[in-house]
Amino acid sequence: MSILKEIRDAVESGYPKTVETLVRRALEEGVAPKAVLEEALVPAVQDAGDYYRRNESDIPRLLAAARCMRRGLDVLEPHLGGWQYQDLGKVIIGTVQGDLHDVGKNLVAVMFRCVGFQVIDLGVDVTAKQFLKSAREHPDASIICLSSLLTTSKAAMRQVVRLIKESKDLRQRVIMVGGGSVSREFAREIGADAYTETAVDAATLAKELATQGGKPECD
Ligand code: B12
Repeated sequence: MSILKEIRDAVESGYPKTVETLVRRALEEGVAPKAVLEEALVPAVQDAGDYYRRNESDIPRLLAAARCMRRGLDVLEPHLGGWQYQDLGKVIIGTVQGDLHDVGKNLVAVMFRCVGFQVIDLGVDVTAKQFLKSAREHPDASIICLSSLLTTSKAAMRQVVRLIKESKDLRQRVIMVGGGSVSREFAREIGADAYTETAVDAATLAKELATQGGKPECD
């Protein structure tokens, strides 16, 4: 079995220590960091998400796969400078106030890192004030991502979007929203600039925006 396949299997099975060991071994054997990322870690975590979506897996397994991905990335990150690792700029991400769910938000953050963004992760239960403060502290963060899983936290998401749009100095930032409680229709209604259903789509769209410029419309 190739080492990439071994890494992929270890992530899907949820063994962080094995992932760490295998990623180190792959690098020692001269496997390109980009291949470890794109042909093992990313597809493995995508598979884990798909299994979960199809009810073939459960939350602990999904969390374990996400932890494995993080562990693998920690080993890989110092080596990524060796290839054309893109620097696509900064994004701010957080789960809105009242909501403690972070699995999806963490996956989005990982995917953003994978495509070349630096991620400022504010964590969970993030107030509007904290989002605005962070946006001002990071004037180069072109995208602000809000996650919400609870119907009851949708009001908090609406408030963050409204406050950003009302702030002259912040309204140019792209606001991307997502999470189980959010639909495209809701995203449009509250004035968000972008919505995607999955973490992979979020990173793909953000990369397009960063490389092609312009501001999307949440259609
Ligand atoms: C795991 C879980 C928990 C865990 C959270 C652990 C953690 N660290 O996150 C625990 C046990 C703590 C929990 C607590 C609660 N939970 Co809960 N939880 C879930 C569960 C089972 C899975 C959520 C999850 O992780 N999904 C997997 C991830 C990968 O999916 P995701 O988050 O949707 O993210 C994907 C996309 O949405 C998208 N995405 C996510 N964020 C973003 C952001 C952007 C910008 C973009 C573009 C995309 C994006 O990308 C991700 C991957 O592709 C769901 C049910 C379900 N099937 O969704 C209920 C669920 C979300 N919980 C629910 C409830 C009610 C609660 C509690 C209130 C229960 C209680 N009575 O205490 C508390 C609330 C605590 C709080 N204040 O937040 C309800 C919400 C109902 C509603 N509509 O409001 C759900 C839907 C269960 C249900 N059917 O009733 N929960």
